[in-house]
Amino acid sequence: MAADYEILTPATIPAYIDSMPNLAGIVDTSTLEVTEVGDGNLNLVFVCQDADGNGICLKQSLPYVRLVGEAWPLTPERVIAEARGFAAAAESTPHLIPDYYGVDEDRHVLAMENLMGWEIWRGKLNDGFIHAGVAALLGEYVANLAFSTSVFALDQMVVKERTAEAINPELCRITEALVFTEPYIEHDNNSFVDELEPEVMALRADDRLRAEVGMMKYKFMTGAEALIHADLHTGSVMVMMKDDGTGDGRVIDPEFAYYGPVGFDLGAVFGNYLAARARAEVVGRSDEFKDWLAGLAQETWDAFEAETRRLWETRPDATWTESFLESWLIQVAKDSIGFGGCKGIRRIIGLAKVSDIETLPEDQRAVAATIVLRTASTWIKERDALVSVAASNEVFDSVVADVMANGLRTKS
Ligand code: SR1
Ligand code: MG
Repeated sequence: MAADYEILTPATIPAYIDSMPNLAGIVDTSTLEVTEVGDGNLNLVFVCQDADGNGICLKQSLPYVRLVGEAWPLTPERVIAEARGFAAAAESTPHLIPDYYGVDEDRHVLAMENLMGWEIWRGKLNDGFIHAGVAALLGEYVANLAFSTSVFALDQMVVKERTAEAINPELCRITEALVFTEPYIEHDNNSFVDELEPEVMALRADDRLRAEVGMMKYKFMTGAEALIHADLHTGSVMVMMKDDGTGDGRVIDPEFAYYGPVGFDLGAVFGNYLAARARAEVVGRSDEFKDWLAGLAQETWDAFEAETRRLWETRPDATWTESFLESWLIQVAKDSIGFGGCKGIRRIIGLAKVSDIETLPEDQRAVAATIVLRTASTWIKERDALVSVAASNEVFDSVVADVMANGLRTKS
């Protein structure tokens, strides 16, 4: 579908910035260098830097899915959902997102700080870099976004208005199809290496798994707990190494934001840690790196829990008791493990794969993918019994031991 609005190019960006009063003075457009760097699935992303080193980043929604092309139209209004996600996080955790400069609703462009020198976390994980502390920042981000937009903090009338405003049906439909349905059926969007076929067939034949994935999809479609990021994978996080050797992180790309289950954000993070762990196993990273990776999910969860407990003290409504919190946290942990499994499986079988696995040589790819699929399947089916992130970590260890000892599933 052709755009009925101006699509920006590096050549037109200086004039565009000059035409936007809210962007005045951020950069000197007469010396601007502009590069289109979008490597995601949906949008154009322009990083711009002037001769003095001042920068700005512009993200423009195309009227279709970039990964597929014009054959898959997609509303460019998604930039409004992204703006909403940024605005909410700018209130709850301003230190964990880029500075947000506003949205141009006519040309579907979002403007934000250019994070010079920062890199996408997934790439750094792939290359074996340790950014200590970033996992905890993600727990802090999820807890604050969730609490501050939920009935735990806000009047119910406000929450209902915001839930309605934040409805994001086209983006949710992508997740509903790609995460919860297509991997489990024959579909043109799916692809995987031949060696994986017996594993995928076994997974599709597993009625129990299919039923539990259905439960997770139902929760995604109906569980309007809070405004969530809804695409919080390691490609939606930028990292930087601080002078003290620890990592800093910024969350980007909240265009899938809607009122959904809080465990979906944590699960997205866990599913992506799972892919990173599987890669680290097959490429033979150091014990130091693998041990650090193994602790990430717990670190994110612990920060989420601690931050939620801190925020709980500020709740205005006595309906929400201490005992309620204990039960709610257990439910969110189970949801996170289940959603983590769904997010792991979709990245192996469905559209929009991850470089953690895709950049591996074919034989290693099948092994890493099998580790992800088996771990994820157990997470989904056993999430009620596992309850804790620590227990879900143990599943990974036993799956790795089994795959290394017995190899891949063969055609029966
Ligand atoms: C068709 S869009 C594919 C994926 O890109 C985004 O990053 C989301 O993860 C979505 O599922
Ligand atoms: Mg994205």
